[in-house]
Amino acid sequence: MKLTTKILLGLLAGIIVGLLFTGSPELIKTFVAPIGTLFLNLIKMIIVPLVFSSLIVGAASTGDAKTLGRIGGKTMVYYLLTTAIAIVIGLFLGGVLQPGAGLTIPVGVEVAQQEAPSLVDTFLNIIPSNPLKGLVEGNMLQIITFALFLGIGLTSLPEEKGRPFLNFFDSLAEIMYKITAFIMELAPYGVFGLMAPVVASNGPAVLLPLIKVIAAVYIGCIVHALVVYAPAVKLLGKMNPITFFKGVMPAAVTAFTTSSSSGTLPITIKSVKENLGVSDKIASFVLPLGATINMDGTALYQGVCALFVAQAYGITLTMPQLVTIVLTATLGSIGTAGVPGAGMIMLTIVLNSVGLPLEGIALIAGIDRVLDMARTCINVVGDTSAAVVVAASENEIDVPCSNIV
Ligand code: DAS
Repeated sequence: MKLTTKILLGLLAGIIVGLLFTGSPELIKTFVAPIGTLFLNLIKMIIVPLVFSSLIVGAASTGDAKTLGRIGGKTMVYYLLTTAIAIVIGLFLGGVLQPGAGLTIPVGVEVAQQEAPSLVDTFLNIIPSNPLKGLVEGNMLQIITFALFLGIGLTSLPEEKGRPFLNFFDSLAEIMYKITAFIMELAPYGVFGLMAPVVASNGPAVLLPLIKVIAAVYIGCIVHALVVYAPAVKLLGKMNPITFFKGVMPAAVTAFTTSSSSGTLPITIKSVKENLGVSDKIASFVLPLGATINMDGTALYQGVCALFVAQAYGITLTMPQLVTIVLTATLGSIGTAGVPGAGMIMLTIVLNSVGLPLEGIALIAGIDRVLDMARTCINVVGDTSAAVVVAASENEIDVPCSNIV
């Protein structure tokens, strides 16, 4: 049985048990909630090593400062800009559609007491004065920043000196991905253990907002493609957007059905080269990099879900906290693996960064695969739009004249 099916069964079982015990939630809290807490603790256990190692490898894979040059620089600017726009669209839709409004799930005392730093402190706090303290305390923005510095700094070392360091973190990242896969296998039980207490304590009303979350993410992905990628390929890529979307359709559909950017990569490269005329040189640099570090759909999903969780728990986010979410999701997307479910792991980091309750993951975990399909599709379409834009700027694209706008 596919993991998605098992997770949905876990969700269903959690809802049913929750509804059966709506009258006596204490039994659920005593005997079922610990299962969910265990699942969450497993996710928390890998967050820091997963993000730290995958970001070092991700940053190092952009190549050293010299080889970055024009192509790498353009690619990175495009990726970071489109990802930041995606998270803002996600936050905007989360604010407009208010998927979590009306829910008042009680939060733990420790969450309610979290003090939100000022905007200036938020930016200053990004640079860790003591990186080890940031790692130990799980300060995600500081961990992300330190890892990025390490990764890019690593590429300035001579190959023989930097290779052992890179190999170590590459192996650590691989191990973390394996552990992530193992934890995802436990997701059905974790979702059950997290969902049942929520439904038992709050009643069936807690389920309706999930439909709004799915709507917000899908609408956001469509808006992002039309508002960002279409103008980019038209104005910067000198390509008819309809040609672009038709040309990348095989990759978009594969990404949607597999929920894996990495798994779609061979088809992504083939579509961009054969259907859009992008040169091999650009496609083989921009697309693998994008599958590793560019996740616009995931960033948008994190914006929607962060607001959903805040609304569900009745927490009002301040402007500094929203800025923190944009920074964490944008930089954190560099460390999101191109495999199914990776975005949900990274969502815990975004929630963590602004002190939102991780229990909110339970509300989303059951529908995460439905959300993953849309966000992975946009992740891949975003990568292909970058390939077209960068190729056009380098005159490395031979678009048949009928496609020129
Ligand atoms: N499924 C991931 C990908 O392949 C994205 C995610 O989980 O957010 O891009």
